[in-house]
Amino acid sequence: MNVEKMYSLACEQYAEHGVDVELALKTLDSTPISIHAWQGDDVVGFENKQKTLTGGCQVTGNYPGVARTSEELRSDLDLGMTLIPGPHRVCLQGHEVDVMLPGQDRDSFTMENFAGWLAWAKEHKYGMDIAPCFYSHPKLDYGLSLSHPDPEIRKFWINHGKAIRRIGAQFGRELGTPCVCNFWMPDGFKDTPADRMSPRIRLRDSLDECFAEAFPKTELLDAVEAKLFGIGVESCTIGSYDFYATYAAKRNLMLCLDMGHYHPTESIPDKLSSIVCNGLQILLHVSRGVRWDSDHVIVLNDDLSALGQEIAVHNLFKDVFLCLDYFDATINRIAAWVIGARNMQKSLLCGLLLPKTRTFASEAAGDFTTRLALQEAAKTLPWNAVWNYYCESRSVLPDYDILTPIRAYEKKILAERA
Ligand code: RNT
Ligand code: ZN
Repeated sequence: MNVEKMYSLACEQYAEHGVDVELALKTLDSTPISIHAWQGDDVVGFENKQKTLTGGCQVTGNYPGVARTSEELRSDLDLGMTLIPGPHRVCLQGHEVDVMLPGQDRDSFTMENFAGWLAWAKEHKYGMDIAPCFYSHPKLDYGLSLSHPDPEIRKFWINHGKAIRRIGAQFGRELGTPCVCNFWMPDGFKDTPADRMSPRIRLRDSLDECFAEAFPKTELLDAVEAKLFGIGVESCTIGSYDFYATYAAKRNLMLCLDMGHYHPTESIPDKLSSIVCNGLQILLHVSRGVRWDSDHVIVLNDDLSALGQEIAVHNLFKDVFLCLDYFDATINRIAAWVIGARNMQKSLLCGLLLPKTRTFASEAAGDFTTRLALQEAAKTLPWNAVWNYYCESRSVLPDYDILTPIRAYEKKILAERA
């Protein structure tokens, strides 16, 4: 296959539609996808304490080679990164520590607990993002953390939130790229609550305490993540979409939209313009729900294509931050990162290559017949030739070859972890 030849033919075809392919590739080169470290350790973290995942999320499978230490996780990520073009970021959960100090708990974490991550990120020039971990801990008492009625329990979680924000700001400061810090907690009720108001007021006030310390936006960008429901939290989620949409708007925080957290017929792409036009920025947790918030590896389906299209067509690259959020332990975990991240990039690329001028014009003129014809015609344009060229020119293997180094690593490294 002559990658260059096919690329230049594709460029000719796109030029006929007024699309600048090189510009699209430049945009991809400056659009980081934050790779979610937790796919590599099945979301259990490295505290050497509770190893079961609680809070309504579930990881299925026992594929060999799960990372047991932060060093192993970094080594796995390093391989993954060689197969993902574009700038690299990594997002951590607050329990994916390097070290625990004697007698220490999450409420007193400092950068000392994450020093290995910082040194690694500096060495490889990765950006870092982080999220406090309000689950998989005995203090998630009957399903409540920041909204718990006991002020002592709330205090513990507030201090965890504050600690992780401080660590995040230090990542941002030392790495020279702002750290996105995302707050999600599983608080909610399995069955119909008597009082939906009090826990929401407590959550609001706890969050206010967490966010009280101000950091420059060059260091830390705060986001809050809503959810419709979780397993065991079917009847009421304290941090609902309405709770966080209004909270984020009032406090000028980023709103995190997880693609698995909505009713299956709701469109996340449709939410982007609705939120950005009112001045809020968005963190996307790019995921794939199958029937429920099942956190499947993202595939290049209509949902993902529509997402990339919305970001590209409206040039939302400054207002939308991308972080992957899925976890599948039935397949090779490195392959899961790589396949998902590349799909995210493909969806952005397709969006960037969309000939939009005539489609917009026909819509503005009320000519919906032309709009439909153009939308459908665009689907068969040769974006695949552009993608192959993008990988080759950035020294990243093409789609059909990604498993070769992953299988070699599996044989040599992952097999030893059994
Ligand atoms: C849970 C949220 C949250 C988690 C991570 C692991 O439903 O999506 O972002 O995926 O905390
Ligand atoms: Zn999420």
